[in-house]
Amino acid sequence: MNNSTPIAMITGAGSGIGDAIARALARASYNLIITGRRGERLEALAEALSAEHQIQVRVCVLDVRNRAAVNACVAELPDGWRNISVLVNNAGLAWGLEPIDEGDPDKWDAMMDTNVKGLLYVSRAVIPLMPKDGSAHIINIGSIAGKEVYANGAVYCASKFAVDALSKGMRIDLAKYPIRVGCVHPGAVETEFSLVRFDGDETRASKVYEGFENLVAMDVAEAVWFMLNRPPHVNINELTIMPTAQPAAGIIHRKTV
Ligand code: NDP
Ligand code: 8X3
Repeated sequence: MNNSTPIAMITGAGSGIGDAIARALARASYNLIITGRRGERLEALAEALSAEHQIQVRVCVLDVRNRAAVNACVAELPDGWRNISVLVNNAGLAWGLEPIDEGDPDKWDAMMDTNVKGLLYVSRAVIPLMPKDGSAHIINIGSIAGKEVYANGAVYCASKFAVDALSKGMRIDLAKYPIRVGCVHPGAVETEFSLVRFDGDETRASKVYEGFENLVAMDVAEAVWFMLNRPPHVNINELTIMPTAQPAAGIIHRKTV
């Protein structure tokens, strides 16, 4: 492998925003480490991107909640894969949409463990491998839910407020190297997000995106690309990206037919 080719690691690359970021970075000839739980998705993406862009793609099948699995994935990276210049912490989910007094603690655990602790485990394992010459960059995928709270979303919102806080703290702690840290906060993006939130209920999930023009995953990937491609003295701390029809979290102007 060509040691001068930059390497990017993207968590949750098997669908949605992570998949779009992987495609955007593949187009720019990054070699990729893509992770997630669904190995078949990742293998298919790896095959497609390596054929299309003549890049190297390495798949790590893991659950970011499993700290030992995260550490093993990173520890087992062969020489030539250990110089990770870009880390995109994208893996995450919302599960359920209930008032706090009716919420399911198992769903709370899944959101907190994935969105907050998973991001921490991956970052802790990868940061020691990142170059300390000014070329390294971490992008965390937050959410408008990490900026504003909406009804029935308290725990998901809390997890994304934590991602916002962690991004700010990481930026302070890693400035000494320097490693740049940015956070993207999207509003409604049509991906598998709502399908996961509503336990695979396709009818309920598709209603989320009815009557307005939602964001698509590539809108977010392009923002990430913009952040990564500023000159070394410029760090975009955060970008909040909303559908025009969503002026705030939980408020969507839908066209009635
Ligand atoms: P998707 O459900 O399409 O993608 C989520 C990805 O995260 C999947 O590839 C999934 O892979 C991975 N993932 C989830 N849990 C785990 C886990 N425990 N371990 C490893 N990987 C995991 O949704 P999006 O693309 O929309 O979501 C990506 C990120 O964007 C999330 O952090 C989400 O909170 C955030 N976001 C989404 C918005 C939206 O409206 N869609 C808006 C704002 C932020 P697998 O299941 O194979 O493990
Ligand atoms: C996803 C955005 O507003 O659906 O993080 O919670 S929202």
